[in-house]
Amino acid sequence: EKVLRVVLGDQLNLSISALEGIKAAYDTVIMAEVREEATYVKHHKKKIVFLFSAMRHFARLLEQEKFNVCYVAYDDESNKGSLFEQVKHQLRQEEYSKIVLTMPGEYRLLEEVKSWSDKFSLPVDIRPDNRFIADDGFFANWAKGKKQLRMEFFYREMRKRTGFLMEGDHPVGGKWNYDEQNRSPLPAQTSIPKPTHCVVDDITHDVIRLVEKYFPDHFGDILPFHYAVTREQALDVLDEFIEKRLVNFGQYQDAMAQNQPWLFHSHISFYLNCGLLHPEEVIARAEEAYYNDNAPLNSVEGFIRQVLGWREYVRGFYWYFMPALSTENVLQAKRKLPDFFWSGQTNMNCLRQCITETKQNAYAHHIQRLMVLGNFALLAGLSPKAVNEWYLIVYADAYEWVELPNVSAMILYADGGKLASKPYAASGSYINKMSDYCKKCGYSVSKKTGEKACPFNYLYWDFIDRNLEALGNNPRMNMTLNTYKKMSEEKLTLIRESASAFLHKIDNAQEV
Ligand code: FAD
Ligand code: DLZ
Ligand code: SF4
Repeated sequence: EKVLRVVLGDQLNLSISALEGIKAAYDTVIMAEVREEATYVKHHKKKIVFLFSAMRHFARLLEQEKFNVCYVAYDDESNKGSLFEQVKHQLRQEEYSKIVLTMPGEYRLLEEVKSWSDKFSLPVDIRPDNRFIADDGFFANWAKGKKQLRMEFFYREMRKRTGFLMEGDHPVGGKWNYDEQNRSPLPAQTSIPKPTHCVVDDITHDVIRLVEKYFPDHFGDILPFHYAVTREQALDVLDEFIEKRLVNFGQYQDAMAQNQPWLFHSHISFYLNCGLLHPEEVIARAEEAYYNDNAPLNSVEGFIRQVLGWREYVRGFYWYFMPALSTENVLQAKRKLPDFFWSGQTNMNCLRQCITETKQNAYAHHIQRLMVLGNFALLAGLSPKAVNEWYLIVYADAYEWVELPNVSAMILYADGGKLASKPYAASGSYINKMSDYCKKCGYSVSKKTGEKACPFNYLYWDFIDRNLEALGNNPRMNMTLNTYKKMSEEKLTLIRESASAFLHKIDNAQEV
Protein backbone atom coordinates (compact mmCIF):
# COMPACT_ATOMS: atom_id res chain seq x y z
CA GLU A 1 0.00 0.00 0.00
CA LYS A 2 2.05 2.88 -1.29
CA VAL A 3 1.43 6.37 0.01
CA LEU A 4 2.23 9.55 -1.93
CA ARG A 5 3.59 12.15 0.47
CA VAL A 6 3.60 15.74 -0.73
CA VAL A 7 6.07 18.11 0.91
CA LEU A 8 5.61 21.81 0.12
CA GLY A 9 8.41 24.33 -0.24
CA ASP A 10 7.89 25.76 3.24
CA GLN A 11 7.71 22.41 5.05
CA LEU A 12 11.38 21.46 4.99
CA ASN A 13 11.80 19.44 8.17
CA LEU A 14 12.29 15.73 8.78
CA SER A 15 9.75 15.97 11.61
CA ILE A 16 7.02 17.42 9.38
CA SER A 17 3.70 15.64 9.94
CA ALA A 18 3.51 14.66 6.25
CA LEU A 19 6.40 12.24 6.84
CA GLU A 20 5.14 10.65 10.06
CA GLY A 21 4.88 6.89 9.74
CA ILE A 22 6.60 6.85 6.36
CA LYS A 23 7.63 3.47 4.97
CA ALA A 24 10.89 4.26 3.26
CA ALA A 25 10.77 1.21 1.02
CA TYR A 26 7.27 1.86 -0.34
CA ASP A 27 6.21 5.45 -0.13
CA THR A 28 7.15 8.29 -2.45
CA VAL A 29 7.92 11.80 -1.26
CA ILE A 30 7.13 14.30 -3.98
CA MET A 31 8.50 17.85 -4.04
CA ALA A 32 8.18 20.20 -7.00
CA GLU A 33 9.42 23.61 -8.08
CA VAL A 34 6.35 24.79 -9.92
CA ARG A 35 5.45 27.86 -11.93
CA GLU A 36 2.14 28.32 -10.15
CA GLU A 37 3.70 28.69 -6.68
CA ALA A 38 6.62 30.77 -7.93
CA THR A 39 4.49 33.24 -9.87
CA TYR A 40 1.03 33.56 -8.25
CA VAL A 41 2.70 36.70 -7.06
CA LYS A 42 6.01 37.61 -8.65
CA HIS A 43 8.22 36.75 -5.69
CA HIS A 44 11.53 38.52 -5.15
CA LYS A 45 14.30 36.72 -7.03
CA LYS A 46 16.26 36.11 -3.84
CA LYS A 47 13.21 34.54 -2.24
CA ILE A 48 12.89 32.04 -5.09
CA VAL A 49 16.62 31.25 -5.02
CA PHE A 50 16.44 30.74 -1.27
CA LEU A 51 13.41 28.49 -1.37
CA PHE A 52 14.37 26.39 -4.39
CA SER A 53 17.86 25.87 -3.00
CA ALA A 54 16.52 24.96 0.44
CA MET A 55 14.06 22.55 -1.23
CA ARG A 56 16.86 20.88 -3.23
CA HIS A 57 19.03 20.51 -0.14
CA PHE A 58 16.12 19.04 1.79
CA ALA A 59 15.39 16.56 -1.02
CA ARG A 60 18.98 15.46 -0.86
CA LEU A 61 18.67 14.93 2.88
CA LEU A 62 15.57 12.80 2.31
CA GLU A 63 17.55 10.69 -0.16
CA GLN A 64 20.29 10.24 2.41
CA GLU A 65 17.58 9.00 4.76
CA LYS A 66 16.82 6.38 2.08
CA PHE A 67 13.42 7.72 1.14
CA ASN A 68 12.11 7.45 -2.43
CA VAL A 69 12.13 11.05 -3.51
CA CYS A 70 10.51 12.37 -6.65
CA TYR A 71 12.02 15.84 -6.96
CA VAL A 72 10.80 17.87 -9.92
CA ALA A 73 13.10 20.76 -10.76
CA TYR A 74 11.75 23.87 -12.47
CA ASP A 75 13.28 23.03 -15.84
CA ASP A 76 12.66 19.26 -15.77
CA GLU A 77 10.85 17.94 -18.82
CA SER A 78 8.32 16.28 -16.55
CA ASN A 79 7.48 19.56 -14.78
CA LYS A 80 3.74 20.17 -15.08
CA GLY A 81 3.67 23.74 -13.74
CA SER A 82 1.37 23.28 -10.75
CA LEU A 83 1.22 21.08 -7.67
CA PHE A 84 -2.11 19.64 -8.78
CA GLU A 85 -0.87 18.67 -12.24
CA GLN A 86 2.37 17.31 -10.82
CA VAL A 87 0.57 15.07 -8.34
CA LYS A 88 -1.82 13.97 -11.08
CA HIS A 89 1.13 13.06 -13.25
CA GLN A 90 2.75 11.08 -10.43
CA LEU A 91 -0.48 9.17 -9.78
CA ARG A 92 -0.27 7.97 -13.38
CA GLN A 93 3.27 6.70 -12.92
CA GLU A 94 2.55 4.51 -9.92
CA GLU A 95 -0.39 3.26 -7.94
CA TYR A 96 -0.96 4.84 -4.53
CA SER A 97 -3.52 4.06 -1.84
CA LYS A 98 -3.62 7.62 -0.55
CA ILE A 99 -2.04 11.06 -0.51
CA VAL A 100 -0.63 12.50 2.70
CA LEU A 101 0.44 16.07 3.29
CA THR A 102 0.78 18.68 5.99
CA MET A 103 -1.81 21.44 5.97
CA PRO A 104 -0.55 24.21 3.67
CA GLY A 105 0.22 27.59 5.20
CA GLU A 106 -2.11 29.51 2.93
CA TYR A 107 -5.88 29.46 2.60
CA ARG A 108 -5.62 29.43 -1.20
CA LEU A 109 -3.59 26.24 -1.22
CA LEU A 110 -5.58 24.56 1.55
CA GLU A 111 -8.78 25.03 -0.47
CA GLU A 112 -6.97 23.56 -3.46
CA VAL A 113 -5.73 20.42 -1.70
CA LYS A 114 -9.12 19.91 -0.09
CA SER A 115 -10.48 19.40 -3.58
CA TRP A 116 -7.90 16.74 -4.48
CA SER A 117 -9.72 13.82 -2.92
CA ASP A 118 -12.68 14.26 -5.26
CA LYS A 119 -10.56 15.09 -8.24
CA PHE A 120 -8.24 12.10 -7.83
CA SER A 121 -10.83 9.75 -6.28
CA LEU A 122 -8.31 8.95 -3.58
CA PRO A 123 -8.22 9.58 0.17
CA VAL A 124 -6.21 12.72 1.00
CA ASP A 125 -4.96 12.97 4.58
CA ILE A 126 -4.31 16.65 5.39
CA ARG A 127 -2.41 16.60 8.67
CA PRO A 128 -2.06 19.39 11.25
CA ASP A 129 0.86 21.72 10.71
CA ASN A 130 3.37 20.82 13.41
CA ARG A 131 5.73 23.67 12.55
CA PHE A 132 3.97 25.78 15.18
CA ILE A 133 3.62 25.59 18.95
CA ALA A 134 -0.09 26.34 19.31
CA ASP A 135 -2.15 23.54 17.86
CA ASP A 136 -5.11 24.06 15.56
CA GLY A 137 -8.03 25.34 17.52
CA PHE A 138 -5.99 26.94 20.31
CA PHE A 139 -6.46 30.47 18.97
CA ALA A 140 -10.13 29.91 18.17
CA ASN A 141 -10.77 28.60 21.69
CA TRP A 142 -8.96 31.52 23.22
CA ALA A 143 -10.72 34.03 20.97
CA LYS A 144 -14.22 32.68 21.47
CA GLY A 145 -16.49 35.22 23.16
CA LYS A 146 -13.75 37.82 23.57
CA LYS A 147 -14.46 41.38 22.53
CA GLN A 148 -10.82 42.18 22.05
CA LEU A 149 -8.11 39.86 20.82
CA ARG A 150 -5.01 41.52 22.21
CA MET A 151 -1.76 39.73 21.50
CA GLU A 152 -0.49 40.41 25.03
CA PHE A 153 -3.14 38.16 26.59
CA PHE A 154 -2.70 35.43 24.01
CA TYR A 155 1.03 35.56 24.71
CA ARG A 156 0.50 35.13 28.46
CA GLU A 157 -1.58 32.04 27.80
CA MET A 158 1.21 30.68 25.61
CA ARG A 159 3.78 31.36 28.35
CA LYS A 160 1.63 29.52 30.91
CA ARG A 161 0.97 26.66 28.57
CA THR A 162 4.58 26.11 27.54
CA GLY A 163 6.28 27.15 30.77
CA PHE A 164 8.79 29.34 28.91
CA LEU A 165 10.15 32.05 31.24
CA MET A 166 7.82 30.93 34.02
CA GLU A 167 8.38 30.28 37.71
CA GLY A 168 5.34 28.24 38.61
CA ASP A 169 2.38 30.43 37.71
CA HIS A 170 4.42 33.62 37.62
CA PRO A 171 6.45 35.21 34.88
CA VAL A 172 10.20 35.19 35.51
CA GLY A 173 11.29 38.56 36.91
CA GLY A 174 7.74 39.38 38.03
CA LYS A 175 6.53 41.03 34.84
CA TRP A 176 5.14 39.64 31.59
CA ASN A 177 6.57 42.39 29.47
CA TYR A 178 9.72 44.55 29.56
CA ASP A 179 8.88 46.63 26.53
CA GLU A 180 9.54 49.96 28.20
CA GLN A 181 13.26 49.02 28.25
CA ASN A 182 13.15 48.16 24.56
CA ARG A 183 12.79 51.50 22.86
CA SER A 184 16.28 52.99 22.61
CA PRO A 185 17.58 54.54 19.44
CA LEU A 186 21.04 53.34 18.37
CA PRO A 187 23.91 55.50 19.69
CA ALA A 188 26.12 56.73 16.83
CA GLN A 189 29.22 54.61 17.38
CA THR A 190 27.58 51.33 18.33
CA SER A 191 29.43 48.36 16.93
CA ILE A 192 27.08 45.96 15.19
CA PRO A 193 28.08 42.33 14.61
CA LYS A 194 28.09 41.26 10.96
CA PRO A 195 25.23 38.96 9.97
CA THR A 196 26.13 35.32 9.37
CA HIS A 197 27.23 34.65 5.79
CA CYS A 198 26.68 31.05 4.70
CA VAL A 199 28.78 29.46 1.97
CA VAL A 200 27.16 29.21 -1.46
CA ASP A 201 27.53 25.70 -2.90
CA ASP A 202 26.94 24.22 -6.38
CA ILE A 203 23.28 23.56 -5.74
CA THR A 204 22.67 27.22 -4.95
CA HIS A 205 24.80 28.32 -7.93
CA ASP A 206 22.59 26.19 -10.20
CA VAL A 207 19.45 27.72 -8.74
CA ILE A 208 20.84 31.23 -9.16
CA ARG A 209 21.35 30.58 -12.89
CA LEU A 210 17.88 29.10 -13.13
CA VAL A 211 16.20 32.07 -11.47
CA GLU A 212 18.15 34.50 -13.65
CA LYS A 213 16.93 32.62 -16.70
CA TYR A 214 13.27 32.05 -15.85
CA PHE A 215 12.37 35.00 -13.63
CA PRO A 216 14.27 37.94 -15.16
CA ASP A 217 11.42 40.40 -14.67
CA HIS A 218 10.88 39.66 -10.98
CA PHE A 219 11.83 42.30 -8.42
CA GLY A 220 15.05 42.26 -6.44
CA ASP A 221 18.74 41.44 -6.42
CA ILE A 222 19.97 37.86 -6.26
CA LEU A 223 23.53 38.69 -5.28
CA PRO A 224 25.05 38.81 -2.79
CA PHE A 225 23.44 35.60 -1.56
CA HIS A 226 24.40 34.46 1.91
CA TYR A 227 21.30 32.89 3.42
CA ALA A 228 21.23 29.46 5.00
CA VAL A 229 19.72 26.76 2.81
CA THR A 230 20.19 23.75 5.11
CA ARG A 231 19.20 23.07 8.68
CA GLU A 232 22.87 23.01 9.75
CA GLN A 233 23.44 26.45 8.29
CA ALA A 234 20.22 27.79 9.81
CA LEU A 235 21.39 26.49 13.19
CA ASP A 236 24.67 28.39 12.65
CA VAL A 237 22.69 31.59 12.08
CA LEU A 238 20.73 30.91 15.27
CA ASP A 239 23.96 30.23 17.20
CA GLU A 240 25.51 33.50 16.11
CA PHE A 241 22.39 35.41 17.04
CA ILE A 242 22.31 33.89 20.52
CA GLU A 243 26.03 34.49 21.04
CA LYS A 244 26.47 37.92 19.52
CA ARG A 245 23.23 39.82 19.10
CA LEU A 246 20.62 38.62 21.59
CA VAL A 247 22.29 40.61 24.36
CA ASN A 248 21.36 43.88 22.61
CA PHE A 249 18.23 42.66 20.84
CA GLY A 250 15.79 44.10 23.35
CA GLN A 251 17.27 47.52 23.84
CA TYR A 252 17.61 48.27 20.11
CA GLN A 253 14.63 46.30 18.88
CA ASP A 254 12.86 49.42 17.61
CA ALA A 255 15.94 51.29 16.38
CA MET A 256 16.77 52.03 12.74
CA ALA A 257 20.03 53.26 11.28
CA GLN A 258 21.31 54.45 7.92
CA ASN A 259 22.92 51.59 5.93
CA GLN A 260 22.38 49.12 8.77
CA PRO A 261 19.76 46.64 7.59
CA TRP A 262 20.54 43.89 10.10
CA LEU A 263 21.23 45.47 13.50
CA PHE A 264 20.67 43.15 16.47
CA HIS A 265 17.83 41.17 14.95
CA SER A 266 17.93 37.39 14.61
CA HIS A 267 17.40 37.06 10.82
CA ILE A 268 15.78 33.67 11.31
CA SER A 269 12.26 34.32 10.02
CA PHE A 270 13.26 32.80 6.65
CA TYR A 271 14.21 29.56 8.36
CA LEU A 272 11.34 29.40 10.84
CA ASN A 273 8.85 29.97 8.05
CA CYS A 274 10.18 27.31 5.67
CA GLY A 275 10.60 24.66 8.35
CA LEU A 276 14.39 24.60 8.74
CA LEU A 277 14.06 25.78 12.34
CA HIS A 278 11.30 25.02 14.84
CA PRO A 279 10.05 27.87 17.06
CA GLU A 280 10.30 25.74 20.18
CA GLU A 281 14.04 25.11 19.76
CA VAL A 282 14.64 28.77 19.00
CA ILE A 283 12.82 29.90 22.14
CA ALA A 284 14.58 27.27 24.25
CA ARG A 285 17.95 28.61 23.10
CA ALA A 286 17.03 32.17 24.03
CA GLU A 287 15.66 31.11 27.41
CA GLU A 288 18.85 29.14 28.12
CA ALA A 289 20.94 32.25 27.34
CA TYR A 290 19.01 34.09 30.06
CA TYR A 291 19.44 31.33 32.65
CA ASN A 292 23.17 31.17 31.82
CA ASP A 293 23.50 34.93 32.32
CA ASN A 294 24.44 35.49 28.69
CA ALA A 295 21.61 37.88 27.91
CA PRO A 296 19.39 40.19 29.96
CA LEU A 297 15.73 39.51 30.61
CA ASN A 298 14.42 42.44 28.55
CA SER A 299 16.18 41.01 25.47
CA VAL A 300 15.20 37.42 26.05
CA GLU A 301 11.60 38.17 26.97
CA GLY A 302 11.34 40.61 24.04
CA PHE A 303 12.59 37.99 21.61
CA ILE A 304 10.42 35.22 23.04
CA ARG A 305 7.40 37.53 22.81
CA GLN A 306 8.04 37.88 19.07
CA VAL A 307 8.26 34.15 18.44
CA LEU A 308 5.91 32.67 21.04
CA GLY A 309 3.56 35.65 21.05
CA TRP A 310 3.35 37.54 17.79
CA ARG A 311 4.25 34.74 15.41
CA GLU A 312 1.80 32.24 16.88
CA TYR A 313 -0.83 34.93 17.33
CA VAL A 314 -0.80 36.13 13.72
CA ARG A 315 -1.05 32.56 12.48
CA GLY A 316 -4.11 31.92 14.67
CA PHE A 317 -5.54 35.28 13.67
CA TYR A 318 -5.10 34.44 9.97
CA TRP A 319 -7.02 31.16 10.07
CA TYR A 320 -9.67 32.60 12.40
CA PHE A 321 -10.52 35.47 10.06
CA MET A 322 -9.92 33.94 6.65
CA PRO A 323 -11.17 34.32 4.00
CA ALA A 324 -12.81 37.65 5.01
CA LEU A 325 -9.49 39.13 6.13
CA SER A 326 -8.09 39.15 2.61
CA THR A 327 -10.71 41.59 1.31
CA GLU A 328 -11.24 43.84 4.34
CA ASN A 329 -10.77 47.56 3.82
CA VAL A 330 -12.64 49.52 6.51
CA LEU A 331 -10.80 52.76 5.73
CA GLN A 332 -11.67 52.31 2.06
CA ALA A 333 -8.15 53.00 0.96
CA LYS A 334 -7.80 52.85 -2.81
CA ARG A 335 -4.56 54.47 -3.92
CA LYS A 336 -2.28 52.44 -6.14
CA LEU A 337 1.26 51.71 -5.05
CA PRO A 338 3.69 54.51 -5.97
CA ASP A 339 6.36 53.42 -8.46
CA PHE A 340 9.11 54.15 -5.95
CA PHE A 341 8.05 51.09 -3.94
CA TRP A 342 9.79 49.16 -6.73
CA SER A 343 12.60 51.54 -7.67
CA GLY A 344 13.44 53.07 -4.30
CA GLN A 345 13.73 56.39 -6.09
CA THR A 346 12.35 58.97 -3.72
CA ASN A 347 13.80 61.89 -1.84
CA MET A 348 12.25 60.58 1.37
CA ASN A 349 15.40 59.06 2.81
CA CYS A 350 13.68 56.68 5.22
CA LEU A 351 11.64 55.11 2.44
CA ARG A 352 14.58 55.08 0.05
CA GLN A 353 16.67 53.23 2.63
CA CYS A 354 14.03 50.67 3.51
CA ILE A 355 13.05 49.96 -0.10
CA THR A 356 16.63 49.76 -1.36
CA GLU A 357 17.55 47.37 1.45
CA THR A 358 14.45 45.31 0.73
CA LYS A 359 15.45 45.10 -2.92
CA GLN A 360 18.98 44.02 -1.99
CA ASN A 361 18.18 41.60 0.79
CA ALA A 362 14.53 40.48 0.52
CA TYR A 363 14.62 41.51 4.18
CA ALA A 364 13.82 44.53 6.30
CA HIS A 365 13.60 44.47 10.05
CA HIS A 366 10.34 44.87 11.87
CA ILE A 367 10.32 48.56 12.61
CA GLN A 368 11.20 49.42 8.99
CA ARG A 369 8.28 47.28 7.81
CA LEU A 370 5.98 48.75 10.44
CA MET A 371 6.85 52.37 11.06
CA VAL A 372 8.37 53.48 7.76
CA LEU A 373 6.89 51.42 4.92
CA GLY A 374 3.70 50.43 6.72
CA ASN A 375 3.13 53.84 8.24
CA PHE A 376 3.50 55.44 4.82
CA ALA A 377 1.08 52.95 3.23
CA LEU A 378 -1.47 53.72 5.95
CA LEU A 379 -1.11 57.51 5.84
CA ALA A 380 -1.10 57.70 2.04
CA GLY A 381 -4.22 55.53 1.84
CA LEU A 382 -2.68 52.83 -0.35
CA SER A 383 -5.00 50.00 -1.31
CA PRO A 384 -4.72 46.96 0.99
CA LYS A 385 -4.70 44.64 -2.02
CA ALA A 386 -1.69 46.40 -3.57
CA VAL A 387 0.18 46.67 -0.28
CA ASN A 388 -0.42 43.02 0.60
CA GLU A 389 0.85 41.92 -2.77
CA TRP A 390 3.97 44.04 -2.38
CA TYR A 391 4.82 42.62 1.05
CA LEU A 392 4.16 39.06 -0.11
CA ILE A 393 6.48 39.57 -3.06
CA VAL A 394 9.40 41.38 -1.52
CA TYR A 395 10.25 39.51 1.69
CA ALA A 396 11.87 36.10 1.66
CA ASP A 397 9.98 35.22 4.85
CA ALA A 398 6.58 36.15 3.43
CA TYR A 399 3.73 33.64 3.21
CA GLU A 400 0.17 34.79 3.39
CA TRP A 401 -0.50 33.40 6.91
CA VAL A 402 2.06 35.82 8.37
CA GLU A 403 2.08 38.61 5.81
CA LEU A 404 -1.67 39.29 5.61
CA PRO A 405 -2.39 39.87 9.34
CA ASN A 406 0.69 42.06 9.62
CA VAL A 407 -0.29 44.14 6.61
CA SER A 408 -4.06 44.32 6.63
CA ALA A 409 -4.58 44.25 10.39
CA MET A 410 -1.35 45.60 11.90
CA ILE A 411 -0.32 48.38 9.52
CA LEU A 412 -3.41 49.29 7.50
CA TYR A 413 -6.13 48.91 10.14
CA ALA A 414 -8.15 47.41 7.28
CA ASP A 415 -9.81 44.97 9.72
CA GLY A 416 -11.20 47.85 11.80
CA GLY A 417 -9.17 47.10 14.91
CA LYS A 418 -9.47 43.37 15.59
CA LEU A 419 -5.68 43.17 16.00
CA ALA A 420 -4.54 46.67 16.93
CA SER A 421 -6.54 48.88 19.25
CA LYS A 422 -5.76 51.88 17.06
CA PRO A 423 -3.89 52.53 13.81
CA TYR A 424 -0.08 52.53 14.06
CA ALA A 425 0.04 56.02 12.55
CA ALA A 426 2.94 58.33 13.32
CA SER A 427 4.41 61.56 12.06
CA GLY A 428 8.05 62.13 11.08
CA SER A 429 9.09 62.79 14.67
CA TYR A 430 8.80 59.07 15.52
CA ILE A 431 11.13 58.16 12.65
CA ASN A 432 13.47 60.94 13.68
CA LYS A 433 13.53 59.72 17.27
CA MET A 434 14.26 56.11 16.34
CA SER A 435 16.73 56.61 13.46
CA ASP A 436 19.30 58.86 11.85
CA TYR A 437 17.42 58.82 8.54
CA CYS A 438 16.14 62.38 8.81
CA LYS A 439 19.66 63.82 9.01
CA LYS A 440 20.27 62.62 5.45
CA CYS A 441 16.91 63.53 4.01
CA GLY A 442 15.94 66.17 1.47
CA TYR A 443 12.89 66.98 3.58
CA SER A 444 12.89 68.70 6.93
CA VAL A 445 11.37 66.72 9.76
CA SER A 446 10.82 69.87 11.83
CA LYS A 447 8.68 71.53 9.13
CA LYS A 448 4.98 70.72 9.26
CA THR A 449 3.69 71.92 5.91
CA GLY A 450 4.99 73.19 2.59
CA GLU A 451 7.34 71.84 -0.11
CA LYS A 452 10.26 71.12 2.20
CA ALA A 453 8.27 69.66 5.07
CA CYS A 454 8.54 65.97 5.92
CA PRO A 455 5.57 64.36 4.14
CA PHE A 456 4.84 62.14 7.15
CA ASN A 457 4.00 65.28 9.14
CA TYR A 458 1.15 66.57 7.02
CA LEU A 459 0.07 63.11 5.81
CA TYR A 460 -0.46 62.16 9.45
CA TRP A 461 -3.00 64.93 10.10
CA ASP A 462 -4.51 64.57 6.67
CA PHE A 463 -5.04 60.87 7.44
CA ILE A 464 -6.90 61.79 10.66
CA ASP A 465 -8.85 64.42 8.76
CA ARG A 466 -9.84 61.99 5.98
CA ASN A 467 -10.80 59.19 8.37
CA LEU A 468 -12.59 61.06 11.14
CA GLU A 469 -15.71 59.01 10.76
CA ALA A 470 -13.97 55.65 11.00
CA LEU A 471 -11.70 56.70 13.89
CA GLY A 472 -13.92 59.16 15.76
CA ASN A 473 -15.46 56.63 18.11
CA ASN A 474 -12.19 55.06 19.17
CA PRO A 475 -11.35 56.12 22.76
CA ARG A 476 -7.65 55.30 22.17
CA MET A 477 -7.64 58.10 19.59
CA ASN A 478 -8.90 60.72 22.04
CA MET A 479 -5.59 62.50 22.58
CA THR A 480 -4.89 62.78 18.88
CA LEU A 481 -8.43 63.86 18.12
CA ASN A 482 -8.33 66.54 20.81
CA THR A 483 -5.19 68.01 19.27
CA TYR A 484 -6.81 67.81 15.86
CA LYS A 485 -9.94 69.58 17.05
CA LYS A 486 -7.90 72.44 18.50
CA MET A 487 -6.19 73.12 15.17
CA SER A 488 -7.00 76.40 13.49
CA GLU A 489 -8.83 76.25 10.18
CA GLU A 490 -5.83 77.99 8.64
CA LYS A 491 -3.42 75.32 9.79
CA LEU A 492 -5.74 72.58 8.63
CA THR A 493 -5.98 74.18 5.21
CA LEU A 494 -2.19 74.22 4.89
CA ILE A 495 -2.08 70.56 5.89
CA ARG A 496 -4.76 69.62 3.38
CA GLU A 497 -3.01 71.57 0.62
CA SER A 498 0.39 70.02 1.30
CA ALA A 499 -1.10 66.53 1.48
CA SER A 500 -3.13 66.89 -1.67
CA ALA A 501 -0.14 68.27 -3.62
CA PHE A 502 1.99 65.35 -2.44
CA LEU A 503 -0.65 62.71 -3.15
CA HIS A 504 -1.30 64.25 -6.55
CA LYS A 505 2.39 63.84 -7.33
CA ILE A 506 2.54 60.17 -6.42
CA ASP A 507 -0.67 59.51 -8.34
CA ASN A 508 0.95 61.03 -11.39
CA ALA A 509 4.30 59.26 -11.00
CA GLN A 510 6.10 62.52 -10.30
CA GLU A 511 9.18 62.53 -8.11
CA VAL A 512 8.62 63.00 -4.39
P1 FAD B 1 13.46 39.43 14.84
O1 FAD B 1 13.26 40.87 15.02
O2 FAD B 1 14.74 38.86 15.25
O3 FAD B 1 12.27 38.68 15.58
C1 FAD B 1 12.33 37.30 15.90
C2 FAD B 1 11.24 36.50 15.25
O4 FAD B 1 9.99 36.87 15.77
C3 FAD B 1 11.12 36.66 13.75
O5 FAD B 1 12.03 35.84 13.07
C4 FAD B 1 9.68 36.24 13.52
O6 FAD B 1 9.58 34.85 13.35
C5 FAD B 1 8.97 36.61 14.81
N1 FAD B 1 8.17 37.83 14.65
C6 FAD B 1 8.47 39.07 15.06
N2 FAD B 1 7.47 39.92 14.80
C7 FAD B 1 6.52 39.21 14.17
C8 FAD B 1 5.25 39.52 13.64
N3 FAD B 1 4.74 40.77 13.71
N4 FAD B 1 4.57 38.56 13.02
C9 FAD B 1 5.05 37.30 12.95
N5 FAD B 1 6.25 36.94 13.44
C10 FAD B 1 6.97 37.88 14.06
N6 FAD B 1 7.33 38.30 9.35
C11 FAD B 1 7.44 37.21 8.59
O7 FAD B 1 8.00 36.22 9.04
N7 FAD B 1 6.93 37.17 7.33
C12 FAD B 1 6.30 38.24 6.79
O8 FAD B 1 5.85 38.18 5.66
C13 FAD B 1 6.18 39.42 7.57
N8 FAD B 1 5.58 40.52 7.09
C14 FAD B 1 5.47 41.63 7.86
C15 FAD B 1 4.81 42.74 7.36
C16 FAD B 1 4.66 43.87 8.13
C17 FAD B 1 3.91 45.04 7.59
C18 FAD B 1 5.17 43.90 9.44
C19 FAD B 1 5.00 45.10 10.28
C20 FAD B 1 5.84 42.80 9.93
C21 FAD B 1 5.99 41.66 9.18
N9 FAD B 1 6.65 40.52 9.67
C22 FAD B 1 6.73 39.40 8.89
C23 FAD B 1 7.14 40.47 11.06
C24 FAD B 1 8.60 40.90 11.26
O9 FAD B 1 8.82 42.14 10.68
C25 FAD B 1 9.55 39.86 10.71
O10 FAD B 1 9.23 38.60 11.24
C26 FAD B 1 10.99 40.18 11.11
O11 FAD B 1 11.34 41.44 10.62
C27 FAD B 1 11.91 39.10 10.59
O12 FAD B 1 13.23 39.42 10.91
P2 FAD B 1 14.04 38.70 12.07
O13 FAD B 1 13.97 37.23 11.88
O14 FAD B 1 15.37 39.33 12.10
O15 FAD B 1 13.13 39.08 13.30
C1 DLZ C 1 6.69 30.28 -1.98
C2 DLZ C 1 6.89 29.06 -2.81
C3 DLZ C 1 7.56 29.15 -4.03
C4 DLZ C 1 8.16 30.41 -4.51
N1 DLZ C 1 7.73 28.07 -4.81
C5 DLZ C 1 7.26 26.88 -4.40
C6 DLZ C 1 7.39 25.71 -5.22
O1 DLZ C 1 7.87 25.77 -6.33
N2 DLZ C 1 6.94 24.55 -4.74
C7 DLZ C 1 6.34 24.44 -3.53
O2 DLZ C 1 5.96 23.33 -3.14
N3 DLZ C 1 6.18 25.51 -2.75
C8 DLZ C 1 6.63 26.72 -3.15
N4 DLZ C 1 6.44 27.82 -2.38
C9 DLZ C 1 5.77 27.68 -1.09
C10 DLZ C 1 4.28 27.52 -1.26
O3 DLZ C 1 3.78 28.61 -1.99
C11 DLZ C 1 3.73 27.45 0.15
O4 DLZ C 1 3.62 26.12 0.52
C12 DLZ C 1 2.42 28.14 0.28
O5 DLZ C 1 2.63 29.50 0.08
C13 DLZ C 1 1.77 27.91 1.63
O6 DLZ C 1 2.48 28.51 2.67
FE1 SF4 D 1 11.57 60.21 6.43
FE2 SF4 D 1 10.54 62.62 6.94
FE3 SF4 D 1 12.75 61.85 8.15
FE4 SF4 D 1 12.79 62.38 5.55
S1 SF4 D 1 12.39 63.82 7.20
S2 SF4 D 1 13.75 60.63 6.57
S3 SF4 D 1 10.79 61.66 4.92
S4 SF4 D 1 10.75 60.92 8.37
